Amino acid sequence: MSSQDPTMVVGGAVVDDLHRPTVLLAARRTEPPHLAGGWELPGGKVDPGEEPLQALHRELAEELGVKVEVGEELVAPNGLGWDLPPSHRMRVWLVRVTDGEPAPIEVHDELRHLPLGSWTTGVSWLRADVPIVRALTALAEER
Ligand code: 9L3
Ligand code: MG
Repeated sequence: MSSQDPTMVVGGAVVDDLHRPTVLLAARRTEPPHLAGGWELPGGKVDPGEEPLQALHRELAEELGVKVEVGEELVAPNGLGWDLPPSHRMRVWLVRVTDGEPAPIEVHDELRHLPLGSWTTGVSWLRADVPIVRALTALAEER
């Protein structure tokens, strides 16, 4: 799938430390109605002609008002991206805030900083984000 594909989504696992993460940011969506109230890793669609990492920086600036440093990608088991049914796919990177304090500026109404140990259970994640947060937890726990 190329970066031009309109169904590519990028997400940020905003953590306190890229190498030994102990805190994860969760964001509660306000839209669309069927996803409102669900918690997610912030991010969004890659624009036509945009590189995935450009999109990641743009989305996190728009949604949270922060600049970030990007760490490793949390690669999906299929090597392509995490499934977002029915037709989207999401690539996820560990990121750390370098400028600003995350705020629910645009499409979220609440943010939570979850300590390791409550990443999977601390909020009601969107269905699509559940396996991603599980994989993040496994990664953090082996560090
Ligand atoms: N989505 C799911 N989990 C996420 C993100 C960032 C996005 N962590 C889904 C919700 C939408 C689609 O991907 O159906 C596009 O996301 P957005 O552009 O509405 O944020
Ligand atoms: Mg979004």
